[in-house]
Amino acid sequence: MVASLGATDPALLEFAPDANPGRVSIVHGVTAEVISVNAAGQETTGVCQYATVLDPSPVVGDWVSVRDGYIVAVTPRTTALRRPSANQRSVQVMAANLDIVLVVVPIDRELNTLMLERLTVMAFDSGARPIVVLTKSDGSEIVAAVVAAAIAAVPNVEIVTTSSTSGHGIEQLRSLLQPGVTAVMLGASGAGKTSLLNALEQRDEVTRAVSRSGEGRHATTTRRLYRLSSGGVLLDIPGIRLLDLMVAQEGVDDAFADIAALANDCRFVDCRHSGDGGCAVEQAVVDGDLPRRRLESWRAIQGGLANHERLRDRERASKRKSRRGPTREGDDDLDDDLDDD
Ligand SMILES: Nc1nc2c(ncn2[C@@H]2O[C@H](COP(=O)(O)OP(=O)(O)OP(=O)(O)O)[C@@H](O)[C@H]2O)c(=O)[nH]1
Ligand SMILES: [Mg+2]
Ligand SMILES: [Zn+2]
Repeated sequence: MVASLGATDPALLEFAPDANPGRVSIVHGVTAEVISVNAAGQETTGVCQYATVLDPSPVVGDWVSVRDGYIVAVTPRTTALRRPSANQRSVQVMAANLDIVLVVVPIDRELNTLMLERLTVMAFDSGARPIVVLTKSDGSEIVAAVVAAAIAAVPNVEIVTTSSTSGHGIEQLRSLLQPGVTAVMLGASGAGKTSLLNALEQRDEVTRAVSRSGEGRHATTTRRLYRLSSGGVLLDIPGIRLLDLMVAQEGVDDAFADIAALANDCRFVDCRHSGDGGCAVEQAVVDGDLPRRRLESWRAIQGGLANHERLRDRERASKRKSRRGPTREGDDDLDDDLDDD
């Protein structure tokens, strides 16, 4: 049964005839490790080649049809976590078919609000439900202040605080990762993602100390799917950088629901809240009803959004040009993740 692989509603998933349903646990270039289920309901894990050019190209979390050890089809995705590829010329899917995106941000000397907001927008953009996980709560005297800052930054998102060393919050996290739930951990390198996995499962996956600058080297280098004893599925992926943020308008509106609501009263429907006449958002800042920093964050993210629109236009254009050729959005896994400084 594909339910054991994290299918929320197996009846809704489509698989090719005369093929076994499976789920991608790791992608290695042009092969993928797949956990598949045969007609007798037995699970097998194996490395599969692609029978043909697959569109979309498989990523971790994809549902696939396996025939004679080859992937013959990829099931249409319900949700997808996306970012621009390293060359900025296309959109790359990092993980597919997620129910929850855990936005993992460490409790440092202070909250990295910009990071939290941008990751949350990216999480909303995936179509899955974001949940903020504030890690490393042990030994910090500023937990309450950081939680308050996080609530102010992403007011409509559930927040969990955890410590992988003391175990605080791990049970709460586990209760979110029940059968039928697939979650991915999204956060900077060194945020403590793999440590959460280890704490949840008493595993011993590689973690690494963070440098003084906070820009830790990647400890995790591959996107990988884990099945949890709580019944859920958890995807651990390498840390992403602020630079990688990409968003869609719906994601912004969800993360900035306060600004979206105020914008209904702007004189112009396409108001940029930046010197346009009759702007209700700027008025709210003047009146002290909206923190100025909120509007500044929104503007910063709009800048990224414009960039994203250019990307999509370029992607569409290049797709038209290469109708005959394959699209390879998911197969540059490692190089792309490890282009860190
Ligand atoms: N004190 C404390 N340290 C933690 C906690 N969680 C993680 N760390 C430390 O933070 C560092 C980074 O942790 P990782 O789990 O490797 O971080 P990551 O997000 O998986 O990093 P990448 O794989 O590079 O993306 C390690 O030195 C961990 O020991 C925690 O709850 N408390
Ligand atoms: Mg890691
Ligand atoms: Zn406005």
